[in-house]
Amino acid sequence: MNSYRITTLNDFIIQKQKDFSYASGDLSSLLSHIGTAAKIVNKKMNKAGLVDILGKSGSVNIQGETQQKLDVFADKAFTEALRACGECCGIATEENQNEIVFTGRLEKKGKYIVCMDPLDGSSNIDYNVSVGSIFSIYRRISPRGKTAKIEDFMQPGINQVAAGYVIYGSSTMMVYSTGNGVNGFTLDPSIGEFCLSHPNIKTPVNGNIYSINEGNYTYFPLGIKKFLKFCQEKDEDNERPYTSRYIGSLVSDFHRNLLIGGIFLYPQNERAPQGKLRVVYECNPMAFLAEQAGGAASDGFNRIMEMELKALHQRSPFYVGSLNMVQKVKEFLKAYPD
Ligand code: AHM
Ligand code: MG
Repeated sequence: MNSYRITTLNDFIIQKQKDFSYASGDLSSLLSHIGTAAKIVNKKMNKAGLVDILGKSGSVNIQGETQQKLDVFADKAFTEALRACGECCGIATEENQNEIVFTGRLEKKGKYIVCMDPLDGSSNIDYNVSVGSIFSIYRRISPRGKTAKIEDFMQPGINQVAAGYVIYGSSTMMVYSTGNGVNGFTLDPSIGEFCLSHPNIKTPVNGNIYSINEGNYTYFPLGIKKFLKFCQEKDEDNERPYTSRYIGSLVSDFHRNLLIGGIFLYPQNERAPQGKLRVVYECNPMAFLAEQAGGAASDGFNRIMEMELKALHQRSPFYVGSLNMVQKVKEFLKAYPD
């Protein structure tokens, strides 16, 4: 590859700006700020083991500074980057009970709101397992110049104008969509830039990976138990049994399945009767990306992105990935009602 012909995230964002009919550069600037915050979080993440900040919120480091858990750090890094960019009038995150509305004169003029899980898979952080940040961008409903309202954050997923994630893995990547396909960028640490590495990602219509926490098997709906048996049985075409892969970090499980085909399942269970994953900042952005890549996302019966929201931290059963695999899960849930 000609190393002089890289496309950085910022180059790409500017090139694609013309794709938006109402392009004024505001969304481009917002995405660029998310990319910058992701680099700050990535840097902290890389050093986490060295400076012993894993999971020790409130403790004091060697310089006498109060240390933050990485998820608190990530929350602050993204919130402050979005506050500073001036295009965003508020943010809702997994770390905060209520939405945060920005009250500065410039910020109140921002067209967009952002919903985020700043550090998803946080139970894995202490063990050096890949984690991620998830984001979802909406155009505000409330008038510009006023402070944002809760309705701005409670829009159905189909209203998303962009969504994406950052995966802090063996390399760090940012994957996002503005509704014209999905593109992935890998962070080149030597130049500190996200570089286009996975243009126009399409997910296979059929996959052979299923990702689920089978430890909860006993609590699963009957349709899911039957689907799991289907995945594990041999078929005449030698397509099954499928392979089971589960990291326990949504971004990582989703990313792998997006690239090679598969399904991620998080059903409701007795311990989590509404499912575990949150619609606003986990399910909706992943659903947007899956659909943009040719896949699907469902709560088992209906499209995730059409779900009506009643609460900011609302949970839902979540089935996302290859189109035909999600369809199969829906068929099993319909055929075997509890
Ligand atoms: P978190 O937002 O508290 O980190 O929880 C979400 C995570 C997802 O990344 C992952 O898919 C899921 O929880 C794993 O849950 P479990 O440990 O029950 O399998
Ligand atoms: Mg999460």
